[in-house]
Amino acid sequence: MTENKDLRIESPPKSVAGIKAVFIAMKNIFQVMPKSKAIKVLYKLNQKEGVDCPGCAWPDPKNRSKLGEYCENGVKAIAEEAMEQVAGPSFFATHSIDDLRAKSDYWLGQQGRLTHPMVLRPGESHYLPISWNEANACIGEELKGLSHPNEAAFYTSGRTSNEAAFLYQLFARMFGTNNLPDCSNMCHESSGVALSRTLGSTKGSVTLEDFEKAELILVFGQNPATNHPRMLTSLEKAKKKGAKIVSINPMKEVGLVHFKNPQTVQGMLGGGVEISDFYLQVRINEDVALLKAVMFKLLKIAEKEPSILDNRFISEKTAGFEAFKNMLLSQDLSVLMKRTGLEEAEIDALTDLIAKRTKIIACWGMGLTQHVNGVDNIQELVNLLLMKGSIGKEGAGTCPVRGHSNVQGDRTMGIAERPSKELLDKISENFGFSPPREDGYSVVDTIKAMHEEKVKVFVGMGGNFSAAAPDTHFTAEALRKCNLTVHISTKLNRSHLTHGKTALILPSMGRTDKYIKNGKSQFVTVENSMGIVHSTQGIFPAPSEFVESEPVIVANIAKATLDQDKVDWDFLIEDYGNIRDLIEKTIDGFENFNERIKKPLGFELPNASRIGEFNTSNKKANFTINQMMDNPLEAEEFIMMTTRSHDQFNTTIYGLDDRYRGVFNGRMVVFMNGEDAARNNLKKGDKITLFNNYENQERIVEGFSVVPYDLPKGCLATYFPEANPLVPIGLMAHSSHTPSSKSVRVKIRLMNPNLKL
Ligand SMILES: Nc1nc2c(c(=O)[nH]1)N[C@H]1C(S)=C(S)[C@@H](COP(=O)(O)OP(=O)(O)OC[C@H]3O[C@@H](n4cnc5c(=O)[nH]c(N)nc54)[C@H](O)[C@@H]3O)O[C@H]1N2
Ligand SMILES: Nc1nc2c(c(=O)[nH]1)N[C@H]1C(S)=C(S)[C@@H](COP(=O)(O)OP(=O)(O)OC[C@H]3O[C@@H](n4cnc5c(=O)[nH]c(N)nc54)[C@H](O)[C@@H]3O)O[C@H]1N2
Ligand SMILES: [Mo]
Repeated sequence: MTENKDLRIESPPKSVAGIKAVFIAMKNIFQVMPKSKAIKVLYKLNQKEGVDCPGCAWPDPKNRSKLGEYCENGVKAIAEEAMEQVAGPSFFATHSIDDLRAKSDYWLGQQGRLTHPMVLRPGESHYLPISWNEANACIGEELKGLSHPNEAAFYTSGRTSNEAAFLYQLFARMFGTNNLPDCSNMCHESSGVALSRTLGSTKGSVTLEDFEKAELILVFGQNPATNHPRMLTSLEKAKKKGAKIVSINPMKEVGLVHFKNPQTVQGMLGGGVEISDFYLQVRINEDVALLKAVMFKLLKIAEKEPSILDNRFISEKTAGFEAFKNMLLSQDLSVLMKRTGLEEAEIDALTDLIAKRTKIIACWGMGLTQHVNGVDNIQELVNLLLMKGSIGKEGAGTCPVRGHSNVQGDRTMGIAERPSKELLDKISENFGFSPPREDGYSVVDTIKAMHEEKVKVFVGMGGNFSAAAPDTHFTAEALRKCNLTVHISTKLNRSHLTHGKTALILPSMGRTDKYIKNGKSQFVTVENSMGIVHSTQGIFPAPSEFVESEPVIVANIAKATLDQDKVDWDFLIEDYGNIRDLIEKTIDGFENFNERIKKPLGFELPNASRIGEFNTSNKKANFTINQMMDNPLEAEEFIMMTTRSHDQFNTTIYGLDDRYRGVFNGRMVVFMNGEDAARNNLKKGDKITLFNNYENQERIVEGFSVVPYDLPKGCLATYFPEANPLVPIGLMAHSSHTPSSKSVRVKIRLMNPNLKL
């Protein structure tokens, strides 16, 4: 798929961002659109009442930077979406499906915006244009022909607006299913499960302002320089106000070490700041052991100095402390410490920082959620915050750093395969039908159900299901068994080429596209990672007159599918304010939605854990006891994470470099501890094969070039989605069912040099 023809491996740089990031961002966007167009969109990007960046979900500050409120990767996201290049009917006439399958993900993305609805009929070699009416009728007929609504699954990726998401879940439930898998299932689901069990809310508790009041910020399993670059600005500000920052991450990520802020003149031209005071390179998936070791030590210190714990908070606001404490103190500290791979002095340094501070923010990303014990990771982190009373007060709390720009909003709107009773009751009351009550399928369940031919129609609202999901070949087989696969997309991707017997591509508008109805420019709304809802409005004409806005696409599919008419779909898409009125009636926290959304900064959703209230069944914050995984690596086995390069947004590949890790012109690489490489007689650039055997099923990917890197021994890192064929479908987090894509056991062997890739 992506060969390493001119791969270059260098030492990673000493610092990230700075003027170079600005230069690269501009080069990227000027290549794909006229300068005037680029400047117009950048001027509006993340500004009040402007275009919300379609990249990550990091919130915008109240005061926006005059130098631009965006980052290098936000500019790349805009360039990718608003590029001039189009992939219309003539493109599809030139390229057969087989042709396209042989291309890399990078190449597919470069072909431009989709412009027409396209269909691939059984046995055909090419996608052909189809009218919207015919496409909708085809979906309606196929759905109506199913023997049960649960034979369909409706996937969502987190770029979808609140308005579109609300209509989509309403349609799926009126049709009769809760099969609403979404990208969260592969992402922060473990956070949602852990937080709702322990604190009674699925969302994080901090606001951006808390960063300026924090005394200590822990950054677990995140690479913000690439994935949430503006978070570094918040960390820099916190640091200037005296906060200490500790990064806990197996890989030495340069961006967590040194940062030159491109949003300030000093940052662009000056020396920048050291971000992390400490950097603990814990072994992959030993965060539970590390947290247990730190908390063990805190309990021991507290025996002499009780005030290092917030005993009042513990007794008034929490439950389960004694059991938690007794269990923890019964563990063998030396075993815990050994598992982390860290020196005791490092663990002591972290313990000391925590002991002396009370305002602690815990941030985390995919490094904690995508493990078999992903839920336990977060529950242990909550235990730590509870011991310190670091929740429900200024400068302290939980900060799951969300991925897609509206992934949190989509869930708020009811995109959930396990919906709450309250949501279903409200839907029933407001819309006069009985929504299905049984749980639907998550992403992994959907793949398995397609395999067993229990799901026969797959609809994707955005995203790239076949490439993002684990176990690529298994997932592809599953999709191929479907009668119909439908993708509502902005750009061509692998999922259009890994299709059911009939396949439809429905071209959708993105964030930057202007949608005008009845002469009125419509805006939509999104919710960021900290629960602020605000508007976003496109500014460019869509790439063709056949490209539709997401709510319109959903409404038209609903009209073609549903017989009973409990909802006036045409009225809803006349003016998106009408959809917001329904959201207000159905979802808590949206009172006066259409009025409050006019505020330039948007509004904050209610958040109980932010104010120290816990909506758990016992109304307390709950300590939990979490077991550790106990299956040591076999001889010659490694534990591998799959991660993002600096030049990608999930499955969208912006380029072939990962400059903060010193990798250029190639993505088929495996990062490996230098001593491990030497012990295996491997040197920089050698090509190896990665393989594993999980539940008697062998999985192999050939052709990874070795990159010796600052990683703990026994740990490997590869890129997602190239390494996804190695992630077994059955390997997922308990309770959240998130694929364990950050801890995959693999073995390595030298690749057969005669093998042509
Ligand atoms: N430019 C850009 N922005 C993005 C995205 C993108 O692809 N590109 N994706 C978006 C999405 S959907 C998401 S979810 C986020 C993802 O943002 P991140 O959560 O930063 O995702 P990853 O790149 O997968 O990196 C996770 C980090 O976890 C570390 N890690 C791996 N295993 C472990 C472990 O066992 N313990 C600890 N402590 N750390 C570990 C890795 O070394 C890596 O630094 O970013 C969002 N923003
Ligand atoms: N091995 C491994 N696998 C992983 C991960 C990992 O770290 N390792 N990370 C997981 C995570 S955190 C996530 S969130 C998932 C991501 O999974 P997805 O959300 O399914 O994947 P994306 O790559 O974000 O989807 C990109 C596609 O979305 C479409 N698109 C973009 N913008 C819009 C829009 O505005 N509207 C519409 N309708 N379509 C649009 C484009 O066609 C584009 O090709 O992948 C997961 N998979
Ligand atoms: Mo994500």
